[in-house]
Amino acid sequence: MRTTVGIIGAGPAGLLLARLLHNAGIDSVVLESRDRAYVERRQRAGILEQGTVDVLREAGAAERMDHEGLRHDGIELRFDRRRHRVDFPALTGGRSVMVYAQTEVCKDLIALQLKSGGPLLFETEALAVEGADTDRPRVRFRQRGEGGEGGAEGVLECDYVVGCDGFWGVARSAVPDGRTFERTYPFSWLGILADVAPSHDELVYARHDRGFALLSMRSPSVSRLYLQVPADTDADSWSDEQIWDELERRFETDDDWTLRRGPITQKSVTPMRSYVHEPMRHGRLFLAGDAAHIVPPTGAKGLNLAVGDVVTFARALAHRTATGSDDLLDAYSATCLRRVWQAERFSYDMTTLLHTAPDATPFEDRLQLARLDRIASSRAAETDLAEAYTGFPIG
Ligand code: FAS
Ligand code: PHB
Repeated sequence: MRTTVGIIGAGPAGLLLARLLHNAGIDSVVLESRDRAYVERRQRAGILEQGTVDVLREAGAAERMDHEGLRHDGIELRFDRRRHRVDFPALTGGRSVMVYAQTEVCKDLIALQLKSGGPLLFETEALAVEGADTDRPRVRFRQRGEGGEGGAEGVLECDYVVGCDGFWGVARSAVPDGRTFERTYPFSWLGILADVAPSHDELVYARHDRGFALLSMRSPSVSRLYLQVPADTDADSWSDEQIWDELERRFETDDDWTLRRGPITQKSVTPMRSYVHEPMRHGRLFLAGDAAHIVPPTGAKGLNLAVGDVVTFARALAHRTATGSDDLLDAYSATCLRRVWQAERFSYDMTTLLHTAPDATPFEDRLQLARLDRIASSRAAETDLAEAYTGFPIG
């Protein structure tokens, strides 16, 4: 096969890139190793920054988001039984966020791609990227045959390859002499989906001596909640009742706020990691999204960073197509990494602010509470959080 841009991975990065290139009149082919059902039900992010919302609208992929998404103008920080609301529009000159799950963003982009975009090949695994340092890079792939056994192998010849294949993909290994920066955390998140109306109309981030807790949502009738648990936790080792009891303790306040309980429909444990691979480009191979960087989800940045990367690439290639200049393509890695490191910083700060490390000393506990008290009493500190949470400018 032959195309202009070979895209590996149909997560939010790969799917949005295919859409942006289609709108710019640039051909692409998307290779995805899993089947459509798996990609559309894989529970991940839930928060879209203002910038991501704007990009989806411009790309013509926002119809259902604008109907079903929940616009949120703030979050609540909870600590020491205190409650503090952070008012995004008041602190950022009008910006807010949208609660619209990654599963829904992927469903919308897949439907658009299959209706009017280029080829989107599911159950097609990229095996290797070759010739990235030539002007004819290739992706060697294998299509899953009947019954899931090894199928036909093939080669996709391209002008450019974009690795949107996530942290466990193959693209990053085709970037020689990369530098990696990593931090792992001695805790994970136990995440649940529950068929009960959210107990609050905005997200609640709770710091508690027993550990972090997050109240989020997927719709007016489906709640999404997270608990900080030890890193090696098995999700099934927690009974539903234990989960609700622990959530109730960690969200405790001095007023009569109550947590609604309901049937838990899904449980999973997500490890926490900060990771950056530099550079994000090697010749005609570009890395985007989780293929190049991972943030702990405390700052709700993962999906939004992936969007920033592919917008930067699409703009750079459109610029090259229009002017013949490689300037923006040559600046791709530096442009993305500047934004990536700001998101890494914010996600690290939110994680160390709100989680209780197993070896934390009473002194460190007090420091956390002092940092939270500072945010609750200083407009400058609050504004810094609101600006970061609603999103860093793209490109
Ligand atoms: P993705 O990982 O989403 O997509 C990569 C795609 O490439 C996948 O579909 C994969 O099947 C495919 N692929 C991999 N190897 C391939 C190969 N060799 N050939 C073909 N295809 C291949 N962020 C938040 O903000 N909030 C959250 O709560 C949150 N929860 C998360 C939970 C988990 C378990 C994980 C892993 C991430 C979570 N994130 C969360 C971050 C998440 O949203 C990611 O940042 C986002 O999925 C990144 O999108 P992509 O870069 O497109 O990568
Ligand atoms: C989610 O809704 O899944 C979610 C929201 C905010 C976060 C992380 C996850 O910081």
